[in-house]
Amino acid sequence: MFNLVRKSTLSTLSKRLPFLPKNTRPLLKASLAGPLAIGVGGVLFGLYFFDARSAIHEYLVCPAIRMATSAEDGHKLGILCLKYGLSPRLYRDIDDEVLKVSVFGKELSNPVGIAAGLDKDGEAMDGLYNTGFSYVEIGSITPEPQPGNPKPRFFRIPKDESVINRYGFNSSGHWNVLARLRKRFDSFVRDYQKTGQTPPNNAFRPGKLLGINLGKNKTGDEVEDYVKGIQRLGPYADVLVINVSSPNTPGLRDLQAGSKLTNLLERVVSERDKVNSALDNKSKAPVLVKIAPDLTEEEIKDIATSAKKAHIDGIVVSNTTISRPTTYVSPNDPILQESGGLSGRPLKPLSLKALRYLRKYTKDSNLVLVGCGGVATGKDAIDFAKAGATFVELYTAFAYRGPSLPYKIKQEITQELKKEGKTWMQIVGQDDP
Ligand SMILES: Cc1cc2nc3c(=O)[nH]c(=O)nc-3n(C[C@H](O)[C@H](O)[C@H](O)COP(=O)(O)O)c2cc1C
Ligand SMILES: *[C@@H]1O[C@H](CO)[C@@H](O)[C@H](O)[C@H]1NC(C)=O
Ligand SMILES: *[C@@H]1O[C@H](CO)[C@@H](O)[C@H](O)[C@H]1NC(C)=O
Ligand SMILES: *[C@@H]1O[C@H](CO)[C@@H](O)[C@H](O)[C@H]1NC(C)=O
Ligand SMILES: *[C@@H]1O[C@H](CO)[C@@H](O)[C@H](O)[C@H]1NC(C)=O
Ligand SMILES: CC(=O)N[C@H]1CO[C@H](CO)[C@@H](O)[C@@H]1O
Repeated sequence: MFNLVRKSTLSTLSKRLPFLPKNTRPLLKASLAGPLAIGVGGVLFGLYFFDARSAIHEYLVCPAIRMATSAEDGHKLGILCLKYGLSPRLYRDIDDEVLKVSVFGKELSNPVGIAAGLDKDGEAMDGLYNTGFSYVEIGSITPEPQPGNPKPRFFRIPKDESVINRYGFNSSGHWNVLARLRKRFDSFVRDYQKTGQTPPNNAFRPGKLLGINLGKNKTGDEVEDYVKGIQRLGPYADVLVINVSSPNTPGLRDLQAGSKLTNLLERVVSERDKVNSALDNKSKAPVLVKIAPDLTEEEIKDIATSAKKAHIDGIVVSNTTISRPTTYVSPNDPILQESGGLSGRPLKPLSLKALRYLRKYTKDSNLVLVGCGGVATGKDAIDFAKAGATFVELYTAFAYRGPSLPYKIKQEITQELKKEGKTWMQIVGQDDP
């Protein structure tokens, strides 16, 4: 078809230029054929390039970016593309009915989200939704701007599809992100007012939700920093996530133990109860905590107890690990000596194990569990669901495989669910004894 178009265009063109000597027509044909072919080819390539379904990103673009950039520059480049709409998107993205998730009294059209840390400053939310994620978690955002740790602080281990990071919560701070959120909010609300409809959520897209992950300043107060986050950013969030699992922020890990955590969570919930959504001036955002995978069963039990006592709404399992799992293809890679949190493929067994413990101690509650850690395929997502996760989030696999990944994972989940004759919601917690 491509050739037909090219030929007929050329012959029309040479017919329309009858004043040219006959013998120059083949010449014209020859000289136009190349550029035209390149032009049409370029358009088709462009369409393909900007379609998030295409494999080109996974097999060509992402490896090329990896070759050409340091890990952190690659991350920055990705954000820039997503921010300025230079990233591929899913056109006519309609999620299969079997993927629907009911959660927090709302609905997600699919169970695949992007985890915190990719879009720390809330610059690329819309680009991320466009690649097919139903849930985008921005942050972590600290009250005051802070630069994080000195560079280098982000390292790739490509053979394992894994990374190590010690960003140490670099953040542009609440006020910066708040300004961006308000601007986006106002512009979407104006659009909705024109149509006479009410916005369904803070993502401003049906079947999608916006999460905001709150951090604390390196020298900030453990409780007050989160409280400020809830007060300032809470009105613009569908979900609030308190990150209490950083191996890099001194003192944060202690928080996970015992009554200190209960006190923090109770305070967080009481502040949340005072903050109304900017969408309707009355609804409240559910609040989740995010935990490390490096916890003993005993510690996980304590967290479950605190979570239930304080009536938080859910738990994200998990953040990166400070351990160095021995599943490595390259156990002697010097990169493994770098300090920081490890994520990607080798993290999955640890996160899944932590999720199973947590499920054991929260089954008797309506705490929502969110699976995160090494999710790269539909099967991974399904493993987390069966272990009790209502939906999943991922980061590292997206960094390696690029914007075609959400579509691919959704396809894989849909196929598997249809094979099993179940919906996503029917498999959540299916492995429970
Ligand atoms: C570079 C990088 C930065 C991250 N920054 C944050 C962060 O700011 N806040 C947070 O809660 N989690 C952060 N995470 C953790 C991820 O949200 C996620 O929990 C973890 O990477 C495990 O998922 P994955 O294996 O799919 O990457 C970060 C992860 C990476 C790789
Ligand atoms: C934090 O680091 C990431 C990666 O370099 C970058 O995209 C982001 O803009 C940084 N944020 C701040 C506030 O420094
Ligand atoms: C999660 O891991 C990241 C990356 O190592 C780290 O910056 C952050 O502090 C961790 N947070 C938790 C809650 O462990
Ligand atoms: C939260 O987790 C992310 C990812 O591991 C990490 O970068 C960040 O430092 C963590 N923040 C806190 C407050 O734990
Ligand atoms: C919420 O309150 C603000 C300030 O009073 C007002 O401008 C806005 O229109 C209200 N929004 C809704 C949906 O009621
Ligand atoms: C309020 C607060 O603790 N702010 C601190 C946040 O982190 C930066 C950099 O570490 C400090 O300079 C601020 O004082």
